[in-house]
Amino acid sequence: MARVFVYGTLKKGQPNYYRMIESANGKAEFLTSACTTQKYPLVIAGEHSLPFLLNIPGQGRRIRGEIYKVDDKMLKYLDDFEMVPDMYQRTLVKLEVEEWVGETEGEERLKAGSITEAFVYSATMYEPDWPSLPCYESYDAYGDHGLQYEAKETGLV
Ligand code: PCA
Repeated sequence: MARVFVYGTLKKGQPNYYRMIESANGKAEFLTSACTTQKYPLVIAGEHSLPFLLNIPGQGRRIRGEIYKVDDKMLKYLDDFEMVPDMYQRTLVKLEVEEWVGETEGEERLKAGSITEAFVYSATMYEPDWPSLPCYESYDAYGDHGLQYEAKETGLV
């Protein structure tokens, strides 16, 4: 089992969330909301307007997202979906837990305010102007930024 912090289209209510709950892809269990302990730029970029966390700690904002416990099958599925290592890279990030999930027991118990670690998909490479794009603290594909997530064009549907 591994933990993955999702901040983009894989979050609840976002266009690719259904991939997290599709049992054919493996298992994913929501643990908690969280935010990164460090600031990072979270930008919407590229011709398909995808969300990218840029691995530039100290710049941008603390990013809010969701931590999931995933099995090996789901981790492999997500790596393929995120096109690791060509488009995204999967690295560890430090997180502050935002809410405590009452039902989870034992070592999975995450208290609000506690610091934990999970994998995150950040941009493998980026264009020179991406770090100066508007930075978000919380991604919403349907937000008022007017940049439409284009799953069809990427063939990711
Ligand atoms: N999917 C991953 C990385 C960016 C994206 O859209 C996520 O939701 O965290």
